[in-house]
Amino acid sequence: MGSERTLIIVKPDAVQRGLVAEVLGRLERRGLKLVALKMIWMSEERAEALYRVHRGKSFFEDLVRFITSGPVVVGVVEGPNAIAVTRQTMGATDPAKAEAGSIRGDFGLTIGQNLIHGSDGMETAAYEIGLFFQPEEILAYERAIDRWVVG
Ligand code: 3AN
Repeated sequence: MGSERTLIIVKPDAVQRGLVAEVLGRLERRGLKLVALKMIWMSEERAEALYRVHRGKSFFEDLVRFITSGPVVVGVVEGPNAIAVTRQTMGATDPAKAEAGSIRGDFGLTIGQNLIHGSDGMETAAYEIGLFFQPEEILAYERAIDRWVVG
């Protein structure tokens, strides 16, 4: 079972609403391992790099304005199929279409304020992790509980 890493961002709406622990807790309870975590206020340059695939789209400027509108929590989580598992735990991009039980399905209403970002593939994850973390900020450690979570 290949272990993957993915970047997560607890977006400004979730920080303002006091949902940081709720969002991170859901990923932790799923069994994913936090291997890096910090709170930052993202620069416009970093936001544009994060959302480079959306450059030129109608919502690009709103996206950059929103993600830089307040502090966010960025982290790296690790585990088997971490990318897909994180995205499933997040729910669909549009909270109106996200399943109940997912983060967006339980706490979101609109696509513009959808609480959490998670990388959408292996290459994106490597790029996005590199945008926010130096290699030495990502911690390699064992959890005793992994025997009961990962097998
Ligand atoms: P996800 O965050 O689920 O990976 P992406 O990467 O397609 O979704 O989109 C990045 C962000 O851009 C989304 N979190 C959402 O806030 C915003 N976004 C995507 N599509 C639209 C849209 N059609 N209108 C407004 N905002 C959008």
